[in-house]
Amino acid sequence: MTQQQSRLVTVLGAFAAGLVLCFGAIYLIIGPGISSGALRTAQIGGPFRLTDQNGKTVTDQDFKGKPLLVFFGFTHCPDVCPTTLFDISEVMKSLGPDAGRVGAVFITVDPGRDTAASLKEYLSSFDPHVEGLTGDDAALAAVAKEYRVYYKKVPLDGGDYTMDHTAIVYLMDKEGRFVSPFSLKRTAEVAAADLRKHL
Ligand SMILES: [Cu+2]
Repeated sequence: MTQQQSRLVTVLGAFAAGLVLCFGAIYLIIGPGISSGALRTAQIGGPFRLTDQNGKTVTDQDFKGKPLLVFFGFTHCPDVCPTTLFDISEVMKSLGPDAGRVGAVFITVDPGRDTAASLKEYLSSFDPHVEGLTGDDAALAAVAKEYRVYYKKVPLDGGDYTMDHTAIVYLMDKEGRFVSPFSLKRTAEVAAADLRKHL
C-alpha cells in the first residue's frame, strides 16, 4: 500500500467510525420513540412538582387522564420556542372543544428569568390551554433529566445570556407514559387528529 492509499484508508475508517457515532447519537434521541413497551416508558418522563403561571403547585398527577404535550424552553428564546408554541396553539385551536381534554405544558429551562408572572405574561400570546411551568433550579434539572432534555446557559456580549435547549415536543399518554415525539411539521388538522387518537 502506498502512503497515499494508507492515508485514504485511515480517512475512510475515521469517516465510518463517525457515521456509527452519529447513528448511535440519533438512536439515543429517537430510539425510545421507535422501540416498544416498558423500556421506552421507563426512559422518558416521570414525576415532577413545579409551579404554574398562576403560582399554583402542579405535579405530573394533575395531568393524568389527558394526553399531554411537553415542551421545554424559555421566554427569551428568539425563535424556536415562540414558533413551537404558535404551532401547538394552532393544534389546540384545531381540536376545538376537545382542547380541554388535552394538556400542553411549556417547562422553562431558564428559571432565573422565567418566574410564574413572566410565564403568564408570555403565554398570553398563545392558546390558553398551554400552561407554563417553572420551579427552582433543582426541580427543573430533575424534570429535564427525566425527559432527557439538554439545556445550557450561553453568555452573550454585554452580560446577557441565552439558553441552548432540546426542542423536542413529547407526547405523553393519559397514564403519563411517553408515546413519541410529537411532530408539528404537518398541518394543525393532521396533528390534532393524531392527538385525538390518544383521548
Ligand atoms: Cu427556545
